[in-house]
Amino acid sequence: MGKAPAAPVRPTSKRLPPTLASLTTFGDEARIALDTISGRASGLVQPALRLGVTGLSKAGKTVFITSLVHNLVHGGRLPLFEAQKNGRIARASLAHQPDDAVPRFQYEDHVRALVDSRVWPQSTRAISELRLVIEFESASAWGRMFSRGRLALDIVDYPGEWLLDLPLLARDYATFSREALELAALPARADLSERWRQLAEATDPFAEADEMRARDLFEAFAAYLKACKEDDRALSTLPPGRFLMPGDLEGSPALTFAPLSGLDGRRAPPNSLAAMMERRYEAYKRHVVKPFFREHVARLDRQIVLVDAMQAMNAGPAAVADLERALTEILACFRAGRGSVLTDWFARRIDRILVAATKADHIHHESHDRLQAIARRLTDRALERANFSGAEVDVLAMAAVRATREGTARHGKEELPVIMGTPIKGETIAGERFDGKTETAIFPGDLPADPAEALRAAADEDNAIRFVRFRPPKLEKTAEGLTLSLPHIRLDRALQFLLGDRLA
Ligand SMILES: Nc1nc2c(ncn2[C@@H]2O[C@H](COP(=O)(O)OP(=O)(O)OP(=O)(O)O)[C@@H](O)[C@H]2O)c(=O)[nH]1
Ligand SMILES: [Mg+2]
Repeated sequence: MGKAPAAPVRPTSKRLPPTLASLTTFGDEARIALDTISGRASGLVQPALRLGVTGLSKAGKTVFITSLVHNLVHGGRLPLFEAQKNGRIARASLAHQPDDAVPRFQYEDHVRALVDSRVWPQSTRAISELRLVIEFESASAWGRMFSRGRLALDIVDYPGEWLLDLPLLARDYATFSREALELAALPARADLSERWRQLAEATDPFAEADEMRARDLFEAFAAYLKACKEDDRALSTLPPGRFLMPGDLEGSPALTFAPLSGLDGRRAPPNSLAAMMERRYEAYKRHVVKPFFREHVARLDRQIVLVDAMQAMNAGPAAVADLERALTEILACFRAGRGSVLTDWFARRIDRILVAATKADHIHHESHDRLQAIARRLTDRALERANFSGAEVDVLAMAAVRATREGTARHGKEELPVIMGTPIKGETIAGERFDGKTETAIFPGDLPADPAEALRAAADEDNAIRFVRFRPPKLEKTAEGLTLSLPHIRLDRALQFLLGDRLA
C-alpha cells in the first residue's frame, strides 16, 4: 500500500488548479517514474504491451478477454487483423503474468463455461490479469533480419466503477457529502435514496462518533447505490466505486463511511461522527484510490472501454444520460496534460483508446453501423465534455462472442431480417417462455438511422430493440473433431487497432 508523504505541494503547479495540483505527491511521481523505467528495462528483454480492459459491470469485459485470447491461441478467423490474415503469427500462448500480487484472469474456467457448458462466465468483481505471448514474423525485411518477434501482451481486467473514483481525489469530505446528497435528491434517484437520506437527515454529524451509527449509515448508503445499479432504468454508478465492488476490502474501516447531511462548512470536533467519517473518507482515497491508479492504470499502454449502449437505450433517456456521464468520467481519467501529475503520467503513456459498443450480435448486421454511429456520438460528446486530448480514440460496434446467426423470415408479404439463437432458459418474448434448448428466430427491430434520434428517443415501447439473452453458440468442429475458435463480430478490427502496429 502506498503511504503518501504529507507534503503535497508541487513547485511547478502554476497552471494547475490548487485542488488538483495537490492530488499527488513527490512520492507518487517518483514511484511511477521508477515503475516506468523498470517496465521499460524489462521491455528490452521482451517487448510488452499492457492492455487495460474496462467498462461498467456486465459490459462484457470477461467475455471479451476470453474470446480475444481464444481466437489468438486457436488461430481464429480474424481477416481484418493484419498479422493473422497474412499468416505472420506463429504462435500465441499463455505465460506467467508479471505481477504476483494481482489475481490471474481465470481464462480456462471462462472457456470451459462458454465452450463446454454454453453458459456465460460468472461475473467478476475485481481486478485480474493474464499474459499472452505472441510470436510473430515481422512484416518488414528489416524486422525479420533480427529474428522472430515476440510480444508479451498483458491484459488487465478491472471494473470501470473504480475509475469513477478519480474525481474524489480532488474533493474533500464536505464537498463529497454535499454532491452525494444533491444527486440523491434528483427525481431519478429520490425514491431509491429515501431511506438513506432520512437516516442522514436524522443524524447529528457533530454528535460523538458511534460505530453502529456509522455502519447503519454506510449500509443504507451502499444499499441505495446498489439499488441504482439494479434499477430497470439502469442508472449507472456513483462513487465510491468500491462500495459496489469491494474486491478484497469488504468490511474494512476505509470502506465504512457515508456522506453526512448538515455539515454546513462547520469544523467537526475531533471525536465527532463527522470527523470519523472524514478520516475514513481520506483513508479510502489514500489507501484505495491512489494505489489503484498508481499501480494499475498508470502502467497501461492501451485501453479498451466496453459500453452496453443498447441496454441503456432500451432502458430510457435517463439511463443514456447516465451512461454518457460515466463515459465522460472514464475518458477524463485518460486525458493528457491536465489535472494532476498522477493523471499526466498515465495519460502520456496510453496512446490508443478504443470505445466498443458490445453485444452487437443482438441486432441484424444491417444495424451494426448504426450502433457504431450511436456509440461514436456518445463518445464524441463525452470527449467534448471531458475536454479530452492526448490518446487516439476510435469507436467500434462489436460482439466478442457471436451467439446468433442471421436469416430472413417471411411475415405476410414482407421479408424480415431475423437473428437466430438459443434463448437462455426462462427468457420471455411476447409472452413466450424459452426452455434453453430450442433455437428461435427473432426479429429484433432496427436501430434508428440518426444516432441523435436514437439517443434522444431512447426506447419507448415501439422502437425498443427486442432483447433476449441468448446462450453462447454451439461451436463447430473440424473433420478431425477439433473445436474451432469462438465466433465474433469485428473482434478483428478491435485487435488491429489495439495491437496491429506492435506486430508490424
Ligand atoms: N450475446 C452476447 N452477449 C454478451 C457478449 N458479451 C457479454 N455478453 C452478455 O453480457 C453478460 C456480461 O458479460 P461479462 O463479460 O461477464 O461482463 P463483465 O463486464 O465482465 O461483467 P462483471 O464481471 O460483472 O463486471 C454475459 O453474461 C452475457 O450475457 C457478447 O459478445 N454477445
Ligand atoms: Mg467480468
